[in-house]
Amino acid sequence: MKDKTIESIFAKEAERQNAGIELIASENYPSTDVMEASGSILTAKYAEGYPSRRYYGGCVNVDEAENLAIERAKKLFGCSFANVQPHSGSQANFAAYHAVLKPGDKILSLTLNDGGHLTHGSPVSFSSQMYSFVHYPLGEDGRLDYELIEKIIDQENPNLFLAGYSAYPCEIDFKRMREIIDRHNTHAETPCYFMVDMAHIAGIVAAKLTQNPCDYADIVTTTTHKTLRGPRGGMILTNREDLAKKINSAVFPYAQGGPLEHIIAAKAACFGEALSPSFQRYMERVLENTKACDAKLRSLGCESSGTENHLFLLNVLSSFGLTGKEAQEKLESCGITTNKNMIHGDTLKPSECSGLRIGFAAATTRGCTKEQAEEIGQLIFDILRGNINQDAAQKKVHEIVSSWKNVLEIEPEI
Ligand code: DSN
Repeated sequence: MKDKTIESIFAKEAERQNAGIELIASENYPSTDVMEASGSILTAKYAEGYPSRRYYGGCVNVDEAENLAIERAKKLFGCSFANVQPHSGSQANFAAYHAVLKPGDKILSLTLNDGGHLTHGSPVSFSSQMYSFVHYPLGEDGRLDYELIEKIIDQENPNLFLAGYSAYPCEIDFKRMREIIDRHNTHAETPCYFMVDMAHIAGIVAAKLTQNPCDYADIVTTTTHKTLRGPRGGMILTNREDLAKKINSAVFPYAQGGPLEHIIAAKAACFGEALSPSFQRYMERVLENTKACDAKLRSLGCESSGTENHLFLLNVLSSFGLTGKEAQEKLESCGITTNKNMIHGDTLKPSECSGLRIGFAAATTRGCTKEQAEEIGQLIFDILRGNINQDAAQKKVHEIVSSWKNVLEIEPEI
């Protein structure tokens, strides 16, 4: 690279990523194909509009890339429509709401402290300023309480029910949610839409290891860079032909201008990889590793949420007398990256938190085995309990990552 200042930032970040154990549940390492597409010449092309209906000439090749991404997305998630243009998950949600709601309409979403997302009604996000949010809490056991959800839907009469979460470690019964909404809609004055933001579990859905929300929801949004292991970006899916045009207009021209065609090509590469049998094996290993680490920590006496997907929440306050912030910093100083997270019933403020969110999508991409996931659980315990000093912990991290792939050489087949 000619610009040595920027190049040195890349080199330092590659070094940081290679040297550490990445356990942030929303992160992953894209393949070299996805990276090449993301950095490709398609970034030079303006293509406002949709394939064959652009506002610019010269779109023949980007049309091919976008059509490929759309077709692969439809096949991967078993749906009849895909809009692959949203620049991010937040923008996908922004457009999805607009496609089916009017400003001021009521959205019922999970209480944010229980694992919702900023765009699911946080006071600091556009969402709560444009729509009227009400929330459903998790049950006492930290799981979705479907009977309570049904009661709240009948009481609140929302225009849209939103499922899909950022920090929920259990399976979601989308089929049951559909039944609840269908029952409600038989007597509701205005019908309630069912929307799922599957950003966190998109890879698990693609691998067919959990219920597919596209089979049940009216509208599904996702990011492409979490468990799905693609480029940073968003997408909207539906099986409702009557919503297709509304979704397209809500993305462009309502929410966005020129689509990022290089990122759309990278999404096509990611979907191609996710359609291969090796992706299913990868995702099975993610779930196995997450379980193994969680089980190790619990066997050592820690309080954790347990896990049925790619993440779990460790109560570091009850387990180690540390806030989430302190635990995150202690682990980071030893080369393990996590993020502090509110846990169900948290009494601390969000900047401190009582929990850590731990996920294995990224580490598994690099080659983490089940035995290593257990070893990482033990190491997390030893660091947070103060059983091991920083130098010794860093050495252990180094031993583990030395057996893994370099993050710049990740291939779809692992
Ligand atoms: N910020 C993402 C996460 O970490 O879960 C959600 O968009």
